[in-house]
Amino acid sequence: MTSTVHEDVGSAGVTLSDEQVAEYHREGYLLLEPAFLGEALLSRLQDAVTDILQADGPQVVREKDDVTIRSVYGPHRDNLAVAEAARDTRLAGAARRLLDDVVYVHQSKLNVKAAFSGDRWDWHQDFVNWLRLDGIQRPDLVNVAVFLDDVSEFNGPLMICPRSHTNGLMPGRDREGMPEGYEDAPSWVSTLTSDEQYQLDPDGIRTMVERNGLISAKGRAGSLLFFHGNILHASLPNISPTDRKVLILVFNGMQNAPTEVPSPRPGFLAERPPVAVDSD
Ligand code: 6CS
Ligand code: FE
Repeated sequence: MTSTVHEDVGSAGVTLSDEQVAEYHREGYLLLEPAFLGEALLSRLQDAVTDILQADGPQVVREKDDVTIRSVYGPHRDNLAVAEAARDTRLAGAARRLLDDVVYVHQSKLNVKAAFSGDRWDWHQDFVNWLRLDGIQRPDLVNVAVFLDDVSEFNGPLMICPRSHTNGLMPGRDREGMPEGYEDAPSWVSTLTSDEQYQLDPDGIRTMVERNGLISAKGRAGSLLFFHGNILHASLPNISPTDRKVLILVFNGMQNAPTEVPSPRPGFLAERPPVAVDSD
């Protein structure tokens, strides 16, 4: 991969304010207008989508119809625009401030939630998979999600339960076997489909939502959503005529690096060993 580094003057000195950092830690998420990311970086990432979707390998997870692409994992590893964005001060620099640690990319993915056919994401907390499957001990990872399409109430926005990140892992139970439609898929697909492997107890979800409410993370393309590894979230199927493509970079602190696990997941799902991102 040749590296022609794009000097994006727009990024110089762009960082989160103290109030934004405080809001993230209080609420468990932070949603920023497109101006923070800037037009240039957004269009570079939008232009990268065609290449990312042409990936043909185990990192591509399709919907139950076995046709529609649901997610492509690991674009930070083989797509130049995503690799550069992963080092950008507006993403990695922001993650470093939020985690108060040198950061690395634990996982990246393009979640397509395609028009008419993009399926749901059940209620879940991301951290449960990163603890049990990747041996990461603390939930302080931050999802940095770039909206590549306009996200409205019609095309399956993320629903987030504010302040649900501070009570640890919610009670639930594992689904028996592989999800329907993925019976012959590799075992690591089990936590990547519309039917969560770790199904949260409905009572726990109801209590949390009754107490804290829900927000819908809507915004124009270029919006930036930061959300905590323990935040309770979900999204509905997309029956609208517009895609809801979101590029998510999951940053973790080097002091929270993965510990040894019996069967490590593929590198496109969980980077090991971590390689620190040198961001200012
Ligand atoms: O297993 C994982 O790593 C993925 N699964 C879910 C439901 N969210 C976090 C992560 O992308
Ligand atoms: Fe999630």
